[in-house]
Amino acid sequence: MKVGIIMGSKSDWPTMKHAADMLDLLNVSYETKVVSAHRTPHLLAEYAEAAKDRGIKVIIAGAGGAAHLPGMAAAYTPLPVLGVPVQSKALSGQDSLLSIVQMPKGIAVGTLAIGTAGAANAGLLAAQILATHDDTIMASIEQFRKTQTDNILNNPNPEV
Ligand code: RP5
Repeated sequence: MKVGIIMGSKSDWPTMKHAADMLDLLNVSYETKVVSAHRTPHLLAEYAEAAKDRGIKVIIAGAGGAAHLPGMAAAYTPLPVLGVPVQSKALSGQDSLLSIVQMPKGIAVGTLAIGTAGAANAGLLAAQILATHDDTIMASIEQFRKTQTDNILNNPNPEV
């Protein structure tokens, strides 16, 4: 598996599924797992520390509320970590976004948009990172972008 998709709770899956769907579309292999920074802290450390030696190249981490999972995963691995702020009930994901984005200098998390667009783009960005060393994935991304553009150019009428 090239990409590890982790999330703080099963309740994050409807959002994080969009990252998995994007990777499916681009034919990039991935695994999914619930790993909570707060409820399973030892599992988080084990997962992130072992990821590189297991062949994972990029980690996508989604969490909501006090969203410490992406930052803590990044603290335990040299792999690139992409953070997805899950839309929370209380604060609509503003809390998740600010928890993920304000990393201290020296430990990086690439933070995406709140919610499903962020999750899909995390999948896309993970594939783009892998594509720098994989011509097959690069071809998939270029085809995806062409199809997306053609769909708009071929049907510009907003009423149909
Ligand atoms: C976070 O708390 C999870 O990432 C989730 O977004 C949020 C709520 O979790 P549940 O109470 O639904 O399990 O850790």
